[in-house]
Amino acid sequence: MRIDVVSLFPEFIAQCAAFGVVGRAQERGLLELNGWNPRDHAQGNYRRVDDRPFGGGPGMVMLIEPLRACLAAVRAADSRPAPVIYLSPQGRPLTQVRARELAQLPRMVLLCGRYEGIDERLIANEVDEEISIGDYVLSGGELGAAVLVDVVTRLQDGVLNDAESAAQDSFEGPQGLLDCPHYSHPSTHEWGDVPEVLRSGNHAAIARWRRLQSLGRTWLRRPELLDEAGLDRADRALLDEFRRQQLDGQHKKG
Ligand code: 9D3
Repeated sequence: MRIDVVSLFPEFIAQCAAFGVVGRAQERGLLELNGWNPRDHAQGNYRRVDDRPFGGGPGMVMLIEPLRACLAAVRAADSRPAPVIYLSPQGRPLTQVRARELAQLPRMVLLCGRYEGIDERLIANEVDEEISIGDYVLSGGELGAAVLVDVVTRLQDGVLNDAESAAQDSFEGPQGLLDCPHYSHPSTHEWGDVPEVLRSGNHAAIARWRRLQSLGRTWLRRPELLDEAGLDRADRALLDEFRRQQLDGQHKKG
């Protein structure tokens, strides 16, 4: 997949994508990431990319022309069509479902705003989709773009190794549940022991325990996810078992 990022801080995205899974994907040619700076397409000695908002008020607005010229250069660099996605607090919140759809594209262009945002006419004429990464206030679109790059890169064929793929499948499979707890050495520690079942070698019992923990934690921490999870009879029985264990635990504590 080819991703072009338009940003006043293109090195920021490059750094975010230099390590780990995404860095490895770039080394293997599975991701081609390019940064573009609208300042390189601004006119005049000052190369202005922003100006004061009509109507007054605080902050600055990113100008149409440097962004338009920059996007034209981005398009000209590759003949394949590419949607322009504007990272913005007004966008639809990013989901794994949308990420899976975007990951199928051969190419996309990510547009990052700074200051109060971008002149609405540029958005109306050049942007195909607006995406937010959640209901909190960032200083600009760059972290949003880095998140989107990470999420869609992990979904490219050949990016994850077998172990990483298996872990991904169990989380985002048909039922999106929270992950179970994980333990490694040492098996006994002043902060507690590893649950006995995980050391039993009984793979069926281990799988059952993990499912029980996933269901239970989802119920405790993100109950709204269970509505969409489509639990079967076996899952509902496991969740009842978890609830009973919780109640027992409370009785023992008094
Ligand atoms: C304090 C500024 N706000 C005035 C009411 C508006 C505002 C403008 C620009 C808030 C945030 C931003 C910059 N944010 C992004 O560019 C952004 C973002 C975000 O803030 N939250 C979640 N997802 C995203 S994607 C891009």
